[in-house]
Amino acid sequence: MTAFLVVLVIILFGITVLQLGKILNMSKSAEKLGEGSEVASNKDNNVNGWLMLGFAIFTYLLLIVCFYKWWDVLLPQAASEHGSTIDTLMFVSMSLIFVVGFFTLWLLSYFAFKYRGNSTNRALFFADNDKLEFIWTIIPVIVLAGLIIYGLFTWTDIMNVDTEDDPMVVELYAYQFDWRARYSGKDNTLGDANVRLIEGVNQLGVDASDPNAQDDVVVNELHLPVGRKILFKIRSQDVLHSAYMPHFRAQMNCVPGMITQFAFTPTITTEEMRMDDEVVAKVRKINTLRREKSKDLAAKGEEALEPYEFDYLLLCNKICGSNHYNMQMKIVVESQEDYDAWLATQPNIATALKK
Ligand SMILES: [Cu+2]
Repeated sequence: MTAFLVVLVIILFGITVLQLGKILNMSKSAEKLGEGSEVASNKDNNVNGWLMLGFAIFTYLLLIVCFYKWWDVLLPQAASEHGSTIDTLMFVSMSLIFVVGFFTLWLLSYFAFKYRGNSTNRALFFADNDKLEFIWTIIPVIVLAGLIIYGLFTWTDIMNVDTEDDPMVVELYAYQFDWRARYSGKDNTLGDANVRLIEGVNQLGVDASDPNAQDDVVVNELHLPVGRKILFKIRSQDVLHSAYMPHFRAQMNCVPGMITQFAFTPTITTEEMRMDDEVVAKVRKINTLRREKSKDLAAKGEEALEPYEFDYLLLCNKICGSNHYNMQMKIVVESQEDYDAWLATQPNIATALKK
């Protein structure tokens, strides 16, 4: 790969030098323009005109292929209360970009083709047109302002945490290359933590002398009760990470030295999501691919792949190092009873640190 890149750079550098030489030559013989081979002939103009048209058609075909082949890799329905507002915002923005892009591509290419150079035609000298400029300035201004205001309202709506909702406080702790979650216990208050206190089993540097810390529970699998608002307090041990929970349409940077936050209410349990038609189709597709891959592996005498089962995930969405791709934690959304039962089996910090 490296050798290929080196060769590519050398070739590109060679082309650059050649092109520079050409430009230099052209500037020298400027007075001879009109008779030299540097002036585009009708044939050159035709070729370039058709190429412009061809480019537009190629792009449209590519678009159709992409939509047809990969439409089903999009995320399934949002599993959080605010999720649908993000989806609507995304849909409105993308549709607008799509429509504008679709028509401007055609206009650009078609006009470049229609008015391609022709030695018998003279270009019309057209200085300016105030009315036209006003129209193509004011329309984007109104549309963009509308989009931005709409986006801002959606953003504040999602980011303003109403404490009257009594959210459950959970810490997400990122480090190279894994996650830990810390429940705040009965008092719903996380104990203080400091990177200097990290030692042995105290992976998160929790201050064991803080009364609030005693009932905190540190886990490596995140369980959430459905329908309860969760307020995530997010920390990072080392570098910038990003807590990304795509199914809940949630993402927030994890910044060393500060606590960031994001709140959402999960609305669909893991079990319910596994029965969602779209998710069922996705899982089936993934397992078909895995079965085919397993055949190849078996032929090589290697172990076959396990069938995939849908789970919510917390992923890292910042390229934070060599194992970034594998930095994930399973999220289980379940009923309040199941959640309570699970939490009861987890040791709190006071017990865990005594060991
Ligand atoms: Cu990371």
